[in-house]
Amino acid sequence: MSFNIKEWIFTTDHKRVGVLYLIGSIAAFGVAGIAAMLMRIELSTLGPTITTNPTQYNVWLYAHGAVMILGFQIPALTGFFANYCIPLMIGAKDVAFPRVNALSVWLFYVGIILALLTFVVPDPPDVMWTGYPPYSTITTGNTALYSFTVLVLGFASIIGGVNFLTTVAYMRAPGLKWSNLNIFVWCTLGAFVLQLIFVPVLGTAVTLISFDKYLGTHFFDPSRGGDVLTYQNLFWFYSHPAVYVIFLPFIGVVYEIVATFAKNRVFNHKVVLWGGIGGIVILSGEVWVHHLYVSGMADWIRIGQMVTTLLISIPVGLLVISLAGTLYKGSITFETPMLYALGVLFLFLIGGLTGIPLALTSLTLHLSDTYYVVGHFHYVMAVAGTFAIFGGVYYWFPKITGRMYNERWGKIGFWLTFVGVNIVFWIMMTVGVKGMPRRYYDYSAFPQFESAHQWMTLGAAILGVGFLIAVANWIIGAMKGAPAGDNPWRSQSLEWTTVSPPPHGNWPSPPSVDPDWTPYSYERR
Ligand code: HEM
Ligand SMILES: [Cu+2]
Repeated sequence: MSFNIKEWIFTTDHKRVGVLYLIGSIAAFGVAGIAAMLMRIELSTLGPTITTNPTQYNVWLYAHGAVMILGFQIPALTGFFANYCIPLMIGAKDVAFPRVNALSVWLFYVGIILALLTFVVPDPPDVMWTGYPPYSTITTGNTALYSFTVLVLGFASIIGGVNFLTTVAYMRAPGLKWSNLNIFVWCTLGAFVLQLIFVPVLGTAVTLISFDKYLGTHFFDPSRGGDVLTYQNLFWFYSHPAVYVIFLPFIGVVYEIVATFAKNRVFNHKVVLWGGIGGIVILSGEVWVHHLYVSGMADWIRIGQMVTTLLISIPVGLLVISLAGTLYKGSITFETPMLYALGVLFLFLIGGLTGIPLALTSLTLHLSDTYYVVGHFHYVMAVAGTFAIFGGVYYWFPKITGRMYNERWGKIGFWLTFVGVNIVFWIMMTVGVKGMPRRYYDYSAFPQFESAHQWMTLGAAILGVGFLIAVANWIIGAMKGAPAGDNPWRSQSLEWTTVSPPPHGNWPSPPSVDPDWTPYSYERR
């Protein structure tokens, strides 16, 4: 692979755009990870440890949460995987609008640079990732930078969404029916539909806090007839669906890995498409109030949203059952990507089950704003999603680079992270149940939790080493791994039918498929 930096920056090839997304999002993951480590070090002793300034902790918390979600997970899933895989999976030469695609990745980099400014401006944003007023409108931190970063990243994602919906609608290989598309393609389309509907609402919310702070409006100022709850509603009206923007593509990645490494058809394929993915898209906009249970509201709203929140476990359950059914009687092998995929199932199961108490209005009163919540959402989304991303990068690594990573180091990295995350986040949930509040940088009021915090800091160090090993494995593998061949996993899916790495245009002549072909046509057993 010859390397010409100008060709990369000005590329319109969906695969290179994808790789640019990957590099940017892994860099963002590094920055947000460093912020997490700083928080963990700060929390390793009761009182102030490495800073005596509470605002400093808030800046780390902001840099961690906002960057992990908006700079790492969403761009890795809907930027990298979608770009790299969708055209190849549907047998297309490229996306429908390659230049719009290039624009979206440029905007993404602008967003990353804006987020990095957090570390150099004199008044960094300290508004967590949620930006709640009234704090965000009175802090001396730079709320405008927060608003602007969110708007730029949101816009990048929206134009990506339009592009991919058009691509899948019009550029499928001859003979490829909608119902035979890869599950990953379906999941990602679902995620983009959600982005298109809900990002504008988030954009509105973050724009209005800056209006309040800098232009003297009073949307969220109760003393002038405004209402802070309006912000919380707008924010979560986007940010709950956002967890499905993360969940759908990551479970899609897991499907591709599990089907390939179990060499099995996808169990209940049609139900997955309509009941699972469709069900999630339809229900996801009706549950946001579970983030505001303790904010004060009429009972009928609270109870109604408790019911919809519990209902959403049905489509999610259908997806999980189908994965279990795909494993059943498969001829399973345990290479690194599969370990990560199975890791996702385990983490997601714990995360999902620990979500039920949070959905129940009675129990959540006790758990709200404690470390239980932080432990729960790291299991279900943060860590499960990250494992899917790492597994997916390993899985498509031979396709992207034409080379093989080191299997032994792959496994070592996986086990270190797997052990580390369980230490950190399991303990987090237990101290949460016992009353440790979240977002504290000094917990002198709770000396009983000090040793638990020290264990968590140790766990974070272990998982950090595991992730570093994975990233090092990719870099070394990309430079001098052994040649991988075109289809090392013997997958049936279309992306593996071209050479590795695929040339510009993907195939010498575009493929066509027969109407009964599916990406999972493994022999029945
Ligand atoms: C992998 C190692 C990680 C560690 C050790 C870690 C640790 C932490 C810690 C200590 C907090 C602060 C808790 C508090 O003071 O309330 C936190 C909050 C948070 N983390 Fe992580 N985290 C990790 C990964 C992730 C990932 C991958 C995501 C991606 C979505 C993520 C998303 C968040 C969010 C959204 C918050 C809440 C921020 C806020 O309160 O505004 N974390 N994490
Ligand atoms: Cu939610």
